[in-house]
Amino acid sequence: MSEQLGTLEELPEDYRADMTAAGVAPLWPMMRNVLPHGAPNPVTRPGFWSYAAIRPLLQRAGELTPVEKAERRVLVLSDPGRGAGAMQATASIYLGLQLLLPGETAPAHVHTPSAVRIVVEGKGGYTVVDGEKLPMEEGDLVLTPGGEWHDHGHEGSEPVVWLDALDLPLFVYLEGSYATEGPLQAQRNRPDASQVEYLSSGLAPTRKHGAGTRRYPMMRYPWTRTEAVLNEMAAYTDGDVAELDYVNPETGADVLPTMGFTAMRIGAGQVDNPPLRSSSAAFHVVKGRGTARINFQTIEFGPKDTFTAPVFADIRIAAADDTYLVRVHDRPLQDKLGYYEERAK
Ligand code: GTQ
Repeated sequence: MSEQLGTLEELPEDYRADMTAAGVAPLWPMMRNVLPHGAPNPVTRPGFWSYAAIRPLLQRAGELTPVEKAERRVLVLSDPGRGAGAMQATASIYLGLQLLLPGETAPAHVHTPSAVRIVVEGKGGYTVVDGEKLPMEEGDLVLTPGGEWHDHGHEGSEPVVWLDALDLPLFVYLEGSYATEGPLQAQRNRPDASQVEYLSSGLAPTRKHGAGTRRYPMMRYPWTRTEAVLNEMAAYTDGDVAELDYVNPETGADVLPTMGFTAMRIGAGQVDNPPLRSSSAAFHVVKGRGTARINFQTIEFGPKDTFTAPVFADIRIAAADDTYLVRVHDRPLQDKLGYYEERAK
């Protein structure tokens, strides 16, 4: 197995010039860049974003830029491997912290990428997706799937902040990313599906013969229920990390085509030491504190912080307090492409 399959420099200069003129390039000098041996060679580096450091910057954005001017008032979490200004946190995952002030509305739009919100702080925020008003409480996970109209509003008295996770980098890469703007949506006068049809796991509204189900039947996953299940699981498992996948209640499939979400509870003193996964991931701390080691980087994390792990990262998370995380990952995409993989450490 050769690491070096010949260099460009060893080819005659006239041949190189003729190739360039003809619009071609030799594969072999570049072969190991695009097909490295055994495992990918990620550009992404582990990232850590302290909420305490970003919060004042968000507040300042609120003073500097009215939401009408920003459309979305967001500070993007830039992958250290790609450097300042990078519009992505891993190869496939975009993360941003969005601020909405009391009384503000962020205009309605629809776009090709899918988004998820994980609420970081504040009461009274909501997102309207396809006419359904979704209240946003701390830790709630709210979907805005690609192709669904959405606008955000705020009826409370304190700033509301949430973490946006989008599959935007994929759509940019595919040259398929765009948005369309429209007027604020009329809201249906009823609570969202998580409070009515899908109030209880294992129960779904009766399927009417011949009528299909909606592709995204439930768009809000209230944190209080997620935490209650994690706590019950922890009470009946012996020192294991409790994990729950967010799924479509009609199909059991991942909630979105490309991004997956897993709620985790690592008890005080416990360690999560998963196998190497081919997926990249972001970990958002809903509650708790501890130490994460991602490859050779050590991260001291607390509530509301976020950190990332590149593909095949060596991840070890030790919880000092009972710790609740939401892991955002691209396993659903990799499953569909048929290459998701786990390797023992
Ligand atoms: O709230 O619709 O962070 O369209 C980036 C793009 C949030 C949103 C982002 C968006 C949104």
